[in-house]
Amino acid sequence: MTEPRLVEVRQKVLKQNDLLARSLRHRFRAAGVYVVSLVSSPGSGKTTFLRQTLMELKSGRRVAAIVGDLATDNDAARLARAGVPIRQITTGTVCHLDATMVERALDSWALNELDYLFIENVGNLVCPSSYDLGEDLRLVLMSVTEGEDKPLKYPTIFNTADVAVITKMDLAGPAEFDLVAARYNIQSVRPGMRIFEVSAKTGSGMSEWFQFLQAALAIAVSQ
Ligand SMILES: Nc1nc2c(ncn2[C@@H]2O[C@H](COP(=O)(O)OP(=O)(O)OP(=O)(O)O)[C@@H](O)[C@H]2O)c(=O)[nH]1
Ligand SMILES: [Mg+2]
Repeated sequence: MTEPRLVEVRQKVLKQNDLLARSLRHRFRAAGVYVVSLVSSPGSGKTTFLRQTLMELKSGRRVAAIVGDLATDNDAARLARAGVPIRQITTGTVCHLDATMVERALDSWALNELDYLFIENVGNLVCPSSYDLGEDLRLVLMSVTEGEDKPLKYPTIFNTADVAVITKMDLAGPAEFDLVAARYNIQSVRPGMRIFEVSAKTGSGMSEWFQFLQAALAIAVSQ
């Protein structure tokens, strides 16, 4: 008897989140800021990838980031070394960010003074998939050490993302990573999905990603 009730409560929470995410999306659009979120399992390389992205963009663009974790502000401290505004959300026991947390983190931030805002989600391949954050672009990262089958095992997160990033390509050889199989698995879950293959350590593949970001902003502001 309790199961239908649980489902009902969950649907209500998700509906409320969707409504707030929609209003955040309007707010971001009105401010002219392009918002990118990053999801992946723990340790896939979100913070490292994001730090390199912030370092690249900061000379010509106004950038900032929000980073979510269950505990610690380690990632915020790492990202702050890029010399751009960073805010940490500590979720406690919650395994994802939601639109309310993002709205709270935006408090008193002048969004119209930003070109890009990045949101690093809590490391988890399941929970974040149900929660729209009002972002323009959602990246799902998977590293070469996790195995090529992750898109098949966690299809929902790949389905709710716009772009896939295969990270730690410098380790592809030692990890015996099968890139063809990984691409095939991503495409079988999400046909046509754009895939970047990068190493934030060596910088390989990063310039394609930076070009994509610049083009995405240009398209967004022209609409
Ligand atoms: N070799 C190699 N290591 C990397 C690369 N990117 C990240 N790492 C390493 O992978 C580990 C995890 O990277 P993070 O950037 O902290 O990963 P994360 O996804 O932000 O982790 P959580 O926030 O805890 O989920 C660190 O030891 C990084 O130095 C890469 O391109 N190549
Ligand atoms: Mg991180």
